[in-house]
Amino acid sequence: MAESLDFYDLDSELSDEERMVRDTVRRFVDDEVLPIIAEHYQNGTFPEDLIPKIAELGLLGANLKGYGCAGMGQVAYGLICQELERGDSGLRSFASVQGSLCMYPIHAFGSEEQKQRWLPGMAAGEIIGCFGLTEPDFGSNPAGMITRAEALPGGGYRINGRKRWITNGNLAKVAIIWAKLDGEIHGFLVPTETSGFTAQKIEDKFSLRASVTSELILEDVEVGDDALLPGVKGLRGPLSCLTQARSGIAFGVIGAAMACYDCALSYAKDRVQFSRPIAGYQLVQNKLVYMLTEITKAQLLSLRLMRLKEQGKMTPPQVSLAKRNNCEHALAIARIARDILGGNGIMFEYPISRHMLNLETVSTYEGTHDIHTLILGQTITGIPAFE
Ligand code: TGC
Ligand code: FAD
Repeated sequence: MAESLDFYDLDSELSDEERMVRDTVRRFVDDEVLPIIAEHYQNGTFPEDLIPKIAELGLLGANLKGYGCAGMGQVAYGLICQELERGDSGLRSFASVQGSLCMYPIHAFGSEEQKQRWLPGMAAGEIIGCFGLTEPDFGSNPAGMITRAEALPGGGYRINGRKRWITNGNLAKVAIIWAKLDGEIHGFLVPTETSGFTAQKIEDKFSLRASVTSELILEDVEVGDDALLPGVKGLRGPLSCLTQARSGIAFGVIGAAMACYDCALSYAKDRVQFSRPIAGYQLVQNKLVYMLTEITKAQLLSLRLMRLKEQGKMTPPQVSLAKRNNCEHALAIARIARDILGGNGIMFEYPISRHMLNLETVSTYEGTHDIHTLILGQTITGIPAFE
């Protein structure tokens, strides 16, 4: 099994259960993801065959309790994200969307009937969900969304609108659609087989190629009263889901960074130029030390973030700081690793360019780097600078 960087002995801060979860997912990724993922990336396909195994390991909604979910702690959830993303960001995205963006809102804001109806099948990987917040004209500013729901006189709702960049869109049996009802944002559980609902796969991506990304079109989609998530209204609903997912992403990107570091270090030790292995040159060592330092800082930040979450003390700006920092440095690490491999760094044989291009998206979705800068700027100054 691949060993991973642990310069500050953070292993000793983990419980036996957390180590076991991490090692189990690590083995799964080594054995079943790494051998196939480059081909999926090349072909632009998501490895759907892995879904039953991912579910069997308890990785879907892993940190939720009851309804068939594994009920793990937040650190264990972070470690799952880390190990999945060591394989590919697309795999971690799949799990983030299913667990944090789809199962979490049903768990947190759904009725008992909705929880019973959807969650066990979602934990078992039989029902895949997607999360529709972003629209073609409203990305960073979801408050402006155009998608509308109207209450029907005989009961139920009619929904019209478009959602863009929706992970798992063409895999999903249920879409969580955020729409304005009487001017207020609400969440609706829309079965994707409903008449008027269409998902179109977005092709030709450079990034997250082993992940399904879709545009959702809703034309007079009619759903029952039981589609409305009753427990939340306003932007707080979707943003609460993003807080869950972003904390996992902060942990997840460390996995991609570790994969790049491991690959670059081993390559640098083997690759001889001029008179010795390139790892023996000061400039290359400087790059490796930057990687080591930033991975270690990201590990400390993420572990602390998830411990705060377990204690019920984590705040959204703390999540923003970790997501922003860890994505920024994971991307920088991937670019430097590509440089250390020289020409070989651009080849599919090595995972580096795949991670690098994935991380371009991860830095953008779930709040861009600069949106998190503005969230933190507002936190420390008290002055919002969004408009
Ligand atoms: P603002 O007035 O600040 O807040 C509105 C209400 O929301 C509450 N709130 C939060 N609640 C929970 N968690 C958070 N992080 C929250 N942030 C704010 C806030 O307290 C307020 O509540 P209430 O009850 O007082 O009404 O809202 P704003 O319109 O000014 O927007 C703020 C801004 C720009 C930060 C927000 O819109 C934002 O985060 N924009 C970024 C959009 C984004 O991240 N989109 C992600 C789409 S999903 C995705 O990318 C999935 S990729 C998944 C994958 O494949 O892994
Ligand atoms: P824009 O909001 O147009 O931003 C463009 C640039 O302008 C960015 O650099 C941004 O930082 C900057 N900017 C915007 N506002 C300001 C400001 N006030 N001040 C300074 N700079 C600003 N969404 C979902 O709802 N569900 C999903 O499952 C999902 N999955 C995704 C998967 C992929 C592969 C991708 C690429 C995206 C996904 N998204 C999803 C959408 C993602 O969350 C958005 O792309 C992201 O929020 C940014 O929105 P945008 O692309 O419209 O960019």
